[in-house]
Amino acid sequence: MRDANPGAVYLKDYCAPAFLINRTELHFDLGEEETIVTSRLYLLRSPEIAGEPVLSLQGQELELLEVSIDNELLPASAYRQTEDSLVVDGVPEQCVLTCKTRIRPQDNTSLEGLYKSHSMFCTQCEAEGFRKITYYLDRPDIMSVFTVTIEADAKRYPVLLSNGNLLESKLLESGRRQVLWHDPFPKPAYLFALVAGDLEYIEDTFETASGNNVTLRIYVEPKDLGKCDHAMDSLKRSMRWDEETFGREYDLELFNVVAVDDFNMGAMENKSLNIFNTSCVLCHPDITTDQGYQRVEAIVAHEYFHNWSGNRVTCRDWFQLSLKEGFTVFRDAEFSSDMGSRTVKRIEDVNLLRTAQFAEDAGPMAHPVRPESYIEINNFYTRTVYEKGAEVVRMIHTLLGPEAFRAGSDLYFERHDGQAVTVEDFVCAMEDASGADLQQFRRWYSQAGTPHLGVRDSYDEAAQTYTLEVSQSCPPTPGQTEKEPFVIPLAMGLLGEAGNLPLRLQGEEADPETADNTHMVLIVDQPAQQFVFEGVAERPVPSLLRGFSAPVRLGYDYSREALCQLMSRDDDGFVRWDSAQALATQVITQVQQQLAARQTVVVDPLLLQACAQLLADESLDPAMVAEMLTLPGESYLAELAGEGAADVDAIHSAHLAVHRAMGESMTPLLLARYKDLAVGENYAPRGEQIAARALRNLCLSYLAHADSQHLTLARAQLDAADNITDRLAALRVLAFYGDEADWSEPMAAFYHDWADETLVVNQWLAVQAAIPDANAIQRVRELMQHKDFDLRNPNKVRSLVGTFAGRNPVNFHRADGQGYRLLVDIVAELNASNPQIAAGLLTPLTRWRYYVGRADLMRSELERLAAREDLSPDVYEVVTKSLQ
Ligand code: B3K
Ligand code: ZN
Repeated sequence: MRDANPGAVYLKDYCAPAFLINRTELHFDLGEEETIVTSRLYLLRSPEIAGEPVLSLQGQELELLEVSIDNELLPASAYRQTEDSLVVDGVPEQCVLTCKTRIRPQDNTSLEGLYKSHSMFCTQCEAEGFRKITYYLDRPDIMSVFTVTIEADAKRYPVLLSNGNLLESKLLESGRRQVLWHDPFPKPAYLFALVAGDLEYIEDTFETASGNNVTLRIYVEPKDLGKCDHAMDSLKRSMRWDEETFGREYDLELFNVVAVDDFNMGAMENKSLNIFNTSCVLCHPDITTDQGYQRVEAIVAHEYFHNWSGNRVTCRDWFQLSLKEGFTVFRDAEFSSDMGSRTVKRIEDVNLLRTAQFAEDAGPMAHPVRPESYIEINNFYTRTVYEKGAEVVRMIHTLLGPEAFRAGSDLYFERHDGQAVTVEDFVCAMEDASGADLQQFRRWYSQAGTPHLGVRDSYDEAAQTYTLEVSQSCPPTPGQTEKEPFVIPLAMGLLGEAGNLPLRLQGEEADPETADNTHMVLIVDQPAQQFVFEGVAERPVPSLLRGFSAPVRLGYDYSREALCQLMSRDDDGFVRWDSAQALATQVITQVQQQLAARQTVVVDPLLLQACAQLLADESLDPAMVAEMLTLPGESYLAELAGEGAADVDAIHSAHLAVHRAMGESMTPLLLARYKDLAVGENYAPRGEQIAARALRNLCLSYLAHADSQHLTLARAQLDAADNITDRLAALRVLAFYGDEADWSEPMAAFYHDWADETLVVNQWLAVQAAIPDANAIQRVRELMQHKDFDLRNPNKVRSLVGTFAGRNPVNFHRADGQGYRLLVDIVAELNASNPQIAAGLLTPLTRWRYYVGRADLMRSELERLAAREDLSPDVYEVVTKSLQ
């Protein structure tokens, strides 16, 4: 085994920078063969550092042409170059350092730094991409005012963009154009952006609360001009919402969004020049599903919200990443909740958290929300930093209440505007504004792992008291064997025969003023605690962890009858859903045992009846019913099974059996609802329509699984649909519940119809990658040869390979190891061209310790990768940590 931590960076080693860069002037000469970047850095020795500091600038894959200080060319003896730095001795206290470098964006396949996507130049600098553009102090605590000139062929690149305001644009005699951009707000280099291309835009305006007019533009390839309205609308709603909810206004006169096809992630919040993956900005009923519309709205909002939580106040170092990401995910989730159904949004988020983040917390890459070390920072844009980080902010919101939380957020922005700060600064602002003591609460930032909350109860009929005994523990994670108790807000209620009961804790006065005394937040902050409720007239069913008030695993031994009661009658929508999931999980696990014992499969009628009741109730929100009738996913069930206990084939068979039984037992009702939920009007991505389609398509899948004669409904839906949501749902039903003969022709026809729409072709690839038939591996290998597949395009890789590894468990985990081999072959290839994407694809393989009968196969594939000498730091880190 090689050194597990070569080149690791540690939080404890943080040192303030020796130099500051007050101003940064960049000149770009963009060309087809080469691009010349000239930078002028206005350096100032930091007053905080004693002695004569050495200037060490970061740079990667740069060809240095010349360096000068205050316009005096430096001889080669005055500086040293290493593979990733430029070191200059004897730099005066204050000076201008000029560097001229040559780069080749057209050959940059890592999609970090300056690169080309089709014919367009664009950038991605977070986290450490700026060093691929020029030598710089590429760290977020260096905040500088940027002035940028760009020069390029005027015909090929009529649009030349950077951050801030456009000050000048002129045609040069050579047929080239030169533009000058200036951003008045100091920013770290990771927020720098440049775009050059033949683009068109849609434009709108927004008047801020203070009366400033902002021009909003979305730039796309001309063919996509008709697909920008939803993003523009989402942007305007985000701007208004942030004013109203957080008191945050936009601060420049221009806000640009650019859509790019080749992009490593969803989008990037560069100051006033957000760059978006086309898949996260373009919308049209023919290319975007209902979920896609909601995703675009959320991502547009997320990137816009970063203007304050991330840009105006940024991170001191990358260990603080959750300072901006956790907070901004919390903000975008609140925004989405206000735009649509709060409960449904919460259910979606918790589903993701419990499936992906809990698995991360229980695996070899587990790390605290504020990690303590990393080899490659790109590996730490994780579910833990983002989603668990947002949960931590949500808990602060719950503990402080909305008004004090808002006061804390106001204080944070006011106190730290223009600064690069830490998670500690955020928590301090929350404490200072509210008077709360969050000392123990801070452990959520420093301790990894998902806490387990054990709850037991007892009822004393004579005394009319009800007691909850709550205990907490947290499993060990890499580098952290012992954990101290967390502060866990446990939102709860008690359900009685006639509804939720009034709550009064022993020793506390009943408050007649409290309008809602059926809901309470208990603070669990010790290893074991007792809560005694008085005046409880009947034995209640506890409604626990309402709204998922803390990111913990709840352990309470519910009977199926109790779950049914909560499911149908509790006040809290989240608990209703969660109880349905818990009931379904119990039933699936039981079927798994029946199958293992070769017994006849009996699906508990309690589940079937409860589901039928929900489906029949037309007064309920169909979106909520759809969530409640969706069985827990196979990967969530594997995650619940625990280390060494997930039997992927057994889970799959049991899941199928229960799914089919639900379809069979509810057929007439499913048919009736399938009919009455048909949307009569033209497609619109509006709440009621989205809800109706979600439930209707779920009915279709149950029907087709129960009886293949219902595949005709899917065929008819595919032909009649006026939107891709219904088309893809129908196609998926044909492919999942029919034979190849049922789907091969419609699949080909679908491609034929939509071959010109890249984003539709990507979804077509994803549907096929997820089909659980025996032919999947061969199909994926063949699709990799398809003319529309391209290993250099991250969207295509995620659609085909990511979907296969993440959403086709029976095939990824084939007993002959072919699934693992396929993934590792692809990772090995991508390791050289795009290490970030390569490392990301490995996630499902890192869970090897979970799988019964597969662990050895999975580990040996990881070892095959580990044996390679050419591993990028990204892949190296994931592979070695997974094998430890
Ligand atoms: N801040 C970017 C993510 C950058 C990822 C770099 N590997 C997008 C976002 O979270 O808003
Ligand atoms: Zn973000």
